Amino acid sequence: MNNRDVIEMFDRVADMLAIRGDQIHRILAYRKAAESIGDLGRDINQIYAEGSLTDIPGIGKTLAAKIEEMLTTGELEFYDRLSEEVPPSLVDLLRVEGLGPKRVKQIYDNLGVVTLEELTAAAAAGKLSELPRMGKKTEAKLLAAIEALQKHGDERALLGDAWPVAQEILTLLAEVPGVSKTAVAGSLRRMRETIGDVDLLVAAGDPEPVMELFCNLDLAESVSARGPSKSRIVLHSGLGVDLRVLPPERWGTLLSYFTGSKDHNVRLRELALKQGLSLNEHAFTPVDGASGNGGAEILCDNEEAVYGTLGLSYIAPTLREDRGEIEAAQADRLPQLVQLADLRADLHMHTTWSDGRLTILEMAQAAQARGLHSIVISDHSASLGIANGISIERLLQQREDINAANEEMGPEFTILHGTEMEIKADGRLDYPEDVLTQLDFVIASLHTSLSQPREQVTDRLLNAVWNPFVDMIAHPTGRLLPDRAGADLDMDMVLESAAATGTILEINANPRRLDLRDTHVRRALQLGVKIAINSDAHRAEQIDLLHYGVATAQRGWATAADVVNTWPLADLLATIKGDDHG
Ligand code: DGT
Ligand code: CA
Ligand code: CA
Ligand code: ZN
Repeated sequence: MNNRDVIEMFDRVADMLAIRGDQIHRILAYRKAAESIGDLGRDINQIYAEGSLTDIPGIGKTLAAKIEEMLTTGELEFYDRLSEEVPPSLVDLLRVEGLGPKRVKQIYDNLGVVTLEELTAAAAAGKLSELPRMGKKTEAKLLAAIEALQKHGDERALLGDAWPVAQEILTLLAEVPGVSKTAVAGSLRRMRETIGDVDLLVAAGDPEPVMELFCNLDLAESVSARGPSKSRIVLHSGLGVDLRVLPPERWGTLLSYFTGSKDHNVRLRELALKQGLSLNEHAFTPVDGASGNGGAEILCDNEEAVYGTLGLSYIAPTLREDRGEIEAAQADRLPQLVQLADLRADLHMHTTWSDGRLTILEMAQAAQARGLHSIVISDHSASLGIANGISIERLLQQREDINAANEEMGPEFTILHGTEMEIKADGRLDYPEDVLTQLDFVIASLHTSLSQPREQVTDRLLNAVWNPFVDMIAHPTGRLLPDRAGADLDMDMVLESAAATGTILEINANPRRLDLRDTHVRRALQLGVKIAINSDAHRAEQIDLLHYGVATAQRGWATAADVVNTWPLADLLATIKGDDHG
C-alpha cells in the first residue's frame, strides 16, 4: 500500500463511523490522519521503516498500529468488521449534496437503501418523504442534488479552471455602485491545486444590488441560496460559488476568516482566546469577564491588523494550511516567498519543431513581452511520436534556427537550445550522450508507462537524474489532474539523488500538472534540491500559466533563491551539470 491507499482507507473509515453515529472525536481523528498523510512529502512505507509513524501530526499509537497493519498485510481488520455493520456503498450516498451521515443512516435503517441507484429509485417513488423529518420539499431537493451529481460529478474543480471564472465574476461585481473592495477567498485564494467551491467577498455598504447582480449572472445555472449578505450559485460547469458581502470596516476579519484554511483559522482563534478575545468574520470581541478594550469590539479593515492583533507577522494566503506557518510567524521566521515578478527565465517550452504552435522566434517574443530575459527551447525527442518528437538530425538542425532567432532578438534576450528528452519505458534515454553534449540544457521526463511498479519507475527516473548530461527533470510524476495519478515514485529517493547530483526539479506550472506538487516542493527544499518553475508552453498564452507554478512554489515555502529561473542567467549556466556543455 502507498500513501494514497492509506488516505483512502482512513477517509472511508471516517465516513462509515459517521454513518454509524460514532463519537465525533474518533471520526475527526481518522480525517485528520488522512489529511496529514496527504500533506506528507514522503513515502509512508519509509516513515514506517524508520519507526517514526507517530511523528506524523495526528498519528498516535492506535492509528500507527492500523497503518502498520495495512502496510504489512495490505488489509485492515477493523474496516472488515465495520463493513459488516455499515455497508461500504453507503459512503457513496454522502456524495449527494444535502445528505449527511445521519440522514444516510435513517434512509438505510428504514428503507434498506444501500446504493445510489436504490436511493434515486426511493426518492422518485416518493418513499423518502414518508420518513420522519423529511417531507416533500427535502425529497425534491435531494432528487435535484442526485441529478446534479450524475450530471457534473463531485470532482473538485481545477485551480486553472476556477481562477479565471472567479476573476470574471469579481470584475462584474466590482462595477456595482457602492462596492469598495472585492476578493477571492477560500482554497482559491490559497491556490490549492483543486477547488471545492469558489468563495468571493465584497465590501459594500448596501449588499442588495450586489446580490441582485450575482444571482442573475449568465454564468449561473441555478441559485442555491439567496440571503441579505450571503448567496450561493452553481455555474453551468457544476462549480459552486459562495458570495458574502460585508461593510468595509470589517474587511480584514472577513477576508481572514473566509480564506481559511479551517485548520489555520482554528489556530488563530486559539491565539485570540489566550488574549481573552473571540475571533470571527465580524471582529475580535472580548469574551465574558475579559476587560480588554473596555469590552468593545476590535474591528480590522485589513488582514495585517488581524495578524498584528495576534502578535503575528502577516502570513501569505498560500501558507495558511497549519503546516508550521503560525510558529514561523511567531518567531518572525516566515520565508520571503518567491513572486511571479522574480522569474527571469522559462526553461521548458515547445515550438512548431515538435507539437507547439509558434516558431522559436515567436516564442521568444512572447516570453520577452511577459518580462522574461531568457528561454530554453525544449522540443520533444524522437520516441514521443504522438508529440511529433524530433530526430537527432533535426535536433542538430534546430541549432541554426536558434542562432538566427538569437540574432534577431539582440543581446537583451537569450534563447538556449535544449530538449525535452523521453525517458523510455526501459529506462534508457532517447538521445545518446554525444548529442546531449551539443545542447545548452537537457531536460528529461516521463510521459509513458507511468503505471510501472514503484521500484521500476523510480529506477527509470533515477537513471536520468544520475546521468551527467541531464540538467533538469520536468514534471517528475507525470500526473495529470484530475484523474491520472502519475508515477508511484519513491520521491525521497528521487529528491536525495537530485540533491546529490545537482539536478534541477521542475514545478510544471500547467494547472493540470502542478508537478512537483506543494508538499514535494517543501520536502525538496529541505533536502537542498534546486527548483525551477516552467510553463511548458505550447502557445504564447500558456506562458501566463507561470503564476500557478509560482503559487505552488509558495505553498512549498520556496524563496526566490530556491528557484533557479529567478537567477541571473550566468549564475544558472554556471551551476548546471557538466560545464562541458554549459
Ligand atoms: P474547498 O472549497 O473545499 O476547496 O476549501 P475551502 O477552504 O475554500 O473551504 P470552504 O469553501 O468550505 O470555506 C471557505 C473558508 O471559510 C474556509 O477555508 C474557512 C472558512 N470556514 C468555513 N467553514 C468554517 C468552519 O466551520 N469553521 C472555520 N473555522 N472556518 C470555516
Ligand atoms: Ca471554497
Ligand atoms: Ca464555500
Ligand atoms: Zn514539455
